[in-house]
Amino acid sequence: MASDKPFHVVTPLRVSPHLSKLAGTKVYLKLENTQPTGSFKIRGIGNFCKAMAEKGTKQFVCASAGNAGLATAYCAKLLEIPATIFVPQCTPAFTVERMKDEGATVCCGQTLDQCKCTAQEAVKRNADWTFVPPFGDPLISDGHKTMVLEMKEQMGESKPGVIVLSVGGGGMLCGVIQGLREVGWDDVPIIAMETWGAHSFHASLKAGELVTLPKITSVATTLGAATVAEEALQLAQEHCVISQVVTDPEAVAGIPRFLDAEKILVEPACGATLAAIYSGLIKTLQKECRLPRCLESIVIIVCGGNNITLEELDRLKDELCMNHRMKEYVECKAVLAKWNQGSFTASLQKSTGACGH
Ligand code: PLV
Repeated sequence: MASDKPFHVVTPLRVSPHLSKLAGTKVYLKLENTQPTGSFKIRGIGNFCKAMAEKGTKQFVCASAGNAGLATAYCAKLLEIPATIFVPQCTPAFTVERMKDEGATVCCGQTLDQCKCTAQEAVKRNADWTFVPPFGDPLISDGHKTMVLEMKEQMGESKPGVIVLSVGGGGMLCGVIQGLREVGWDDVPIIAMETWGAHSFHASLKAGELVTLPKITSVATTLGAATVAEEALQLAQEHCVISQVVTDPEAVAGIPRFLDAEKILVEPACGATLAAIYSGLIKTLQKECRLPRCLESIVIIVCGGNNITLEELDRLKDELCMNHRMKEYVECKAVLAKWNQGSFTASLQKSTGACGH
């Protein structure tokens, strides 16, 4: 049986002089890329797998675009329980290889949604198997929450002016909001970043109900949940959450800049978070009075990710710079400028006194 020790590690929180200069305020990086599986995912999934192991599960089954699957494979190996991971065809071969290296069986499907259906069907047929959800389970949020508990310890007397994170299915968002509540930082706003083509959270928030995207078209594949967790929408309506969508080129453009400055290579899901600073979004939000002009600090959750290599980065840059797609992105950016000026800041206005629209 597993020890009480969690599978995740306490990650560093450190100031980035490079991003602080660009943002004009102190920027902290919460370095989730330093987790044993390269992303924050192990926090929630580790917590979930441990609980299920205690209940006597005989097999873990997960559907994942990469990072949740790798975290499951890693935890399953430590728990000495077999794992099968269903991955969509967009998952790079090197990530699949890493899952296999952890001893998992990997099966390839078309989309993440199809993988999820197949995985859940397999679990239905076997009473002692467990489906590992990448998001949308209280045990997952509980694990992700530890990020904020650590921040509280690491920041001493000060508190974040704003936290920036990315949203796929919304598991990280739920965990962070719950963590903020637990440490008494209820009034800390969150900027929730997505890419166009994986913007199911933004679409849901705008509609006031869960929206399912017909297709995931973004290169930020690990943000590609067609529908977010219901709890994410609910918590975002209670907390001050500013939802922002960037284009794929914006999410990818920051990756080499971040690599040069911080010597850290992240995947587009994390590039979307970095775009809050590199694309000047935070400054725009401050100008529009949707964020306080004077922010004590910005905390960026460097969620990390495995779906990236230098070769993959070159391929992404080539793909996104192709002329016919550039036109599409320029049009997309014009639409997004309007979209991002949403009406999602009412709660922010209440809690920070910022004059949101
Ligand atoms: N990735 C999940 C779900 O994908 C997966 O299968 O790996 N940043 C990184 C590096 C991620 O891997 C993910 C989720 C997110 C951000 C978003 O986290 P979430 O799903 O909790 O909002 C669809």
